[in-house]
Amino acid sequence: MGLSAYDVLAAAREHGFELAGIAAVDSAATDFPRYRDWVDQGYAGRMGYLTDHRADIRRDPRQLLPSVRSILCVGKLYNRAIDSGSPSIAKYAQGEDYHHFMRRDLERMVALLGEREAFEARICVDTAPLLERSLARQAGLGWIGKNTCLINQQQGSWFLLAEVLLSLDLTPNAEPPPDRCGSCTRCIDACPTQAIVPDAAGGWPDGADGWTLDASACISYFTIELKGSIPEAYRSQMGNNIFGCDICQDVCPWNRRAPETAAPEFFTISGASLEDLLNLDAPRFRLQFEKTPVSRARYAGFLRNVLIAAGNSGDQRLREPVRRILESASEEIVREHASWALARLDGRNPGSSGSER
Ligand code: B12
Ligand code: SF4
Ligand code: SF4
Repeated sequence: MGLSAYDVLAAAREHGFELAGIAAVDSAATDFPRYRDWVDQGYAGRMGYLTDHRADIRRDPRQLLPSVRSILCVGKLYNRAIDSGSPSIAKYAQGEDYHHFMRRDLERMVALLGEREAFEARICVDTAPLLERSLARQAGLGWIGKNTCLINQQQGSWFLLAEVLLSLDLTPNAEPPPDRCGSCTRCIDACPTQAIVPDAAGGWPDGADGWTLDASACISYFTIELKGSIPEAYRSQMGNNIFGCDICQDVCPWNRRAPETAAPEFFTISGASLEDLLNLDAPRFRLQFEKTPVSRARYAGFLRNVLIAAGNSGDQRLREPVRRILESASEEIVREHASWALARLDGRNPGSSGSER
């Protein structure tokens, strides 16, 4: 007998994915207008991979696998009680790079299923132009919160997504879960840069307001994605976030009882003080963060983030290491952020170019 949705979902769970569901191929088009609208508003900032010539593929996954007939969406929990401490590195980034180990586990799953029935598959772990949250929503994994994260009623939002495009004809999930944010606005109120904004594309069928993320104002974008100088108007609001930002998930009531992962791939890499990190040279940065998502920022980008946190710390003991970086760094971007950090530690108004926004 051929493989059923039940077989595939069971295999996903056996391979360590706590959440799994099937989305219909045509459902990829459902939220595509929201995405287009979002790009048109300029919310993608300088993330060229969201706006380039491949942007429209998101509407039709057949362009990635012509034989695709259903989409397996999986979620991997990464919550655990870590002291993200000071300085703060986002939870998902504390461990091995998920792009690698989630792909490895999905490859094993596909190989095993392939012994029962021949089929074509394409694994995507944040690596293809797909609207992953939208597909996972259609597959029944959760609803899109006002913070724009996908939230599961039982598991909260601390999970990562991946998809397997399959040539198998599997019964898809019938109805996406309803919005459960209600009148809550905690994430909107807690966001230090007011990056969660009303969505011009509209709200929910039940009349609830729609919210979206102006990524060009988000700390996660600044510290992970942005390659150049971080806009001065936002630096003082970034606090101690040196890689990613979890604030809008930390405050979410649906994460209060979120279960913890036991997956060995997630481990704590924080614990280092700002002073330690200011003293980290490029070879030691590579050694320490090589296998983790933090390596994406590269040494100069990471140091830039650490310098902003140092400036925001008010800790006068950091003036010396910051001054040393200002005098010795070869990269202009590092010197510029060191200069900002010193001015802020001195109580001068760094970049007194006007308002905070
Ligand atoms: C670009 C990107 C970012 C950008 C922009 C984020 C954003 N909200 O758009 C930045 C760098 C800021 C970012 C930050 C983070 N990211 Co990110 N990111 C992505 C990426 C690569 C593309 C997202 C995208 O296309 N954005 C464009 C907008 C328009 O799309 P969207 O947010 O997915 O919204 C769509 C649907 O959700 C739906 N929709 C949205 N709102 C509504 C409302 C209603 C009423 C309805 C019906 C539908 C609907 O329509 C939209 C358009 O199709 C995805 C991976 C992927 N390929 O999808 C990961 C992804 C979204 N990120 C992820 C994570 C973990 C994070 C961070 C938590 C990391 C961190 N700790 O710093 C933060 C969270 C910040 C936040 N509040 O979103 C996870 C999210 C998992 C989850 N449970 O939701 C993903 C899926 C990566 C993964 N494979 O796991 N990210
Ligand atoms: S990740 Fe941080 S900066 Fe971005 S929307 Fe959430 S709280 Fe705001
Ligand atoms: S904090 Fe409140 S509004 Fe924001 S995502 Fe969670 S439940 Fe929704």
